[in-house]
Amino acid sequence: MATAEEKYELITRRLAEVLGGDAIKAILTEGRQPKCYWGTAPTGRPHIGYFVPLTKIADFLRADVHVTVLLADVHAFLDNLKAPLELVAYRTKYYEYTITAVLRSLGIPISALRFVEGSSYQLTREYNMDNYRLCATVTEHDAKKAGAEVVKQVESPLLSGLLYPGLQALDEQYLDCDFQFGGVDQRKIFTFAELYLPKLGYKKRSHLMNAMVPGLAGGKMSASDPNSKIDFLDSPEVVSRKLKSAFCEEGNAEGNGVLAFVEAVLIPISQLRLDHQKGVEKVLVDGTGDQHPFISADAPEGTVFSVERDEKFGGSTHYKSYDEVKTDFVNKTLHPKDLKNTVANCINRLLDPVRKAYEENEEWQRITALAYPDPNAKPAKTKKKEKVYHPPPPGKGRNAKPTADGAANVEAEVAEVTASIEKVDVGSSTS
Ligand code: STL
Repeated sequence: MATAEEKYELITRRLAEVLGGDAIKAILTEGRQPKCYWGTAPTGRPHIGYFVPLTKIADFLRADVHVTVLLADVHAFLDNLKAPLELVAYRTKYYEYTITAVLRSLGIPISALRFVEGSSYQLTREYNMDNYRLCATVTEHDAKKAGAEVVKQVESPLLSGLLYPGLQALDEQYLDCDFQFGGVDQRKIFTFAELYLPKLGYKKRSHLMNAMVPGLAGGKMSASDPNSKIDFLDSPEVVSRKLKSAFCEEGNAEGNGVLAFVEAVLIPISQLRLDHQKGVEKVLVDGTGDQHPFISADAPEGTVFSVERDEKFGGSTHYKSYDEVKTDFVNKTLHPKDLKNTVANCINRLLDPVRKAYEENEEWQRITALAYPDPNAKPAKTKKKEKVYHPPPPGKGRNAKPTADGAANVEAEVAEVTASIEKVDVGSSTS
């Protein structure tokens, strides 16, 4: 059994920042089990930057932390309607499928986690009353400031963006956590929660933050620039192409998304797999797909990352830490092309089991088309005259099975689902 100090080290290693670490230490010293949650809002398609928090969850479980994953569906449309209301349920499902497949590939036991959808408690009387209490406590200035990095900033901001930080603070209370975990981009929301929860009479929580990995184009991973990030379902060819065009200037480690991915994802996963192989840890299960650490077969003991290179170019190099990789890169001993090839190969090995899970799951495929309808698909013709809704028999109807022409009909299908819900509601209130 690990000591309180060892657990604390596992919980906080590789993080960018920890606020309120003493409270976590106190729980561990008393021999209690800390409870945490990590939340995500099902907006755009999740990208491989999610490997960072999802890999960190393995550390939490190894330290016997109780982990909750929040699918913040209400937040997804509060954030400037990033997920339109009629698509939120599909996107939540899409996120759940994706996150579950990634966790399985990492050997993280799903059964040890609790998944919660925000709307399952955020629509209750108590939560709403707390929201109103908070609205009568928080200044507009503080709400705006707290959301500045997370909530999409637009010319004509909606009121919903101002509610976002307060509701996230309430989530800590309603999910009953000791600490919340998220990216450093959440920092202002986290300090906001530390300030305001006690004003409602609730406990101040601790906050753990992972660093953000820069996108492949050098800046932030951007939802609007598909080349800056890799989708979990990108094909091997697309992964290779995106890496070829990635910003990775020889000798320059700054803003280098390829190097950052080695540090934040590949080496931690390599170490996780080495620990699992050696039996150093007993919490992880065998992951799906190729579980080799990212090292060559002939790598010396202690290697966590290998760059495989032809003998005529100096042969393979084996690294015991990220610092060694960075030093070689900065000294131009490690060429961008070799680094990119290796990283593309590693990413494809990581994505293989996720792509496979997708191919084997027809329901996930169907949900994808509904959650992210093709913006170029032609809207299907709708008959104006038909006003009365005739529900199809169970198992029949357009929504029962994927349509043969797939994406082309998706918008119409979403519209039909939404319209039928409205019609049914009207019908039941008048009968
Ligand atoms: C995003 C992207 C991301 C994290 C989040 C949202 C987090 C959302 C959230 C919402 C409510 C919570 C906690 C977290 O209680 O990386 O669009």
